[in-house]
Amino acid sequence: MYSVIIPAKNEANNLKKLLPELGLVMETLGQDYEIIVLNDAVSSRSKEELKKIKMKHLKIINREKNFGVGYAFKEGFSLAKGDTIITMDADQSHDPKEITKFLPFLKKYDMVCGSRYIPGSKFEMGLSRSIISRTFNKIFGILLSIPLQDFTSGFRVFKKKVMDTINLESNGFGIYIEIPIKSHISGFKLTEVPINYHKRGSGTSNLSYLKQGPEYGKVLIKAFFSKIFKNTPIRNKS
Ligand SMILES: Nc1nc2c(ncn2[C@@H]2O[C@H](COP(=O)(O)OP(=O)(O)OP(=O)(O)O)[C@@H](O)[C@H]2O)c(=O)[nH]1
Ligand SMILES: [Mg+2]
Repeated sequence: MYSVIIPAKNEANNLKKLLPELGLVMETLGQDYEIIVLNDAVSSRSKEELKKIKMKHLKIINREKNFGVGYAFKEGFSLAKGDTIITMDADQSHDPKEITKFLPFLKKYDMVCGSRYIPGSKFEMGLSRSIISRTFNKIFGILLSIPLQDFTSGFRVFKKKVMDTINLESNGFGIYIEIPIKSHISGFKLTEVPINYHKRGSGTSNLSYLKQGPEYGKVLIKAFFSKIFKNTPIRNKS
């Protein structure tokens, strides 16, 4: 069974378009599935709009409060019933049709990460954002000797056992890098597939390198030391 987990910060306009497209793709995969949207900071108007989406297997958790994207992911993972987890952003940056590209790799790997920075990928990002993002990603790979080019992409498919094993801490954007880093350190096999990354559909960006920089730094430093001092527990269970 597949569990699709989508964190969202008041993304009704994007979800209205994304969810029906995603539903069509999930129907073709020949397995049970569920779609769980953790939609924070919702207005009452957007809550009403989302009620109009009538889809099988869809659960939208609307909250007026916002506990952060990392918190939303963790809640999604704890609710997931599937043995395969799919994560994607709500803002139409990720094309649901690309999910089928990821799945064959689960025969050999535990986690398949959508990457904007390997041959065959495409991305619509401004030059300065692209330079900053690529630099961050290069640093993560070099410091931790992890052979990934894109640690900050939210488009991933992985086995549920990975989430049952690693202990995720970040409540904010740090979660994006914490997932592949801790999975790798815990001995799971990771690979990347190229994706076509689009600009967000509507709404404004939540991206703030001033906020995300320290969050990434915290995850990175902890992981760096846990790699050096191998006795630092990174797994919940073995
Ligand atoms: N629940 C929750 N979701 C969030 C929060 N911040 C961002 N998200 C969601 O996480 C995903 C990634 O956030 P984005 O705002 O798209 O960040 P980005 O892709 O780096 O930047 P842009 O696409 O330019 O906005 C989107 O689906 C957002 O709606 C948050 O504080 N709470
Ligand atoms: Mg986005």
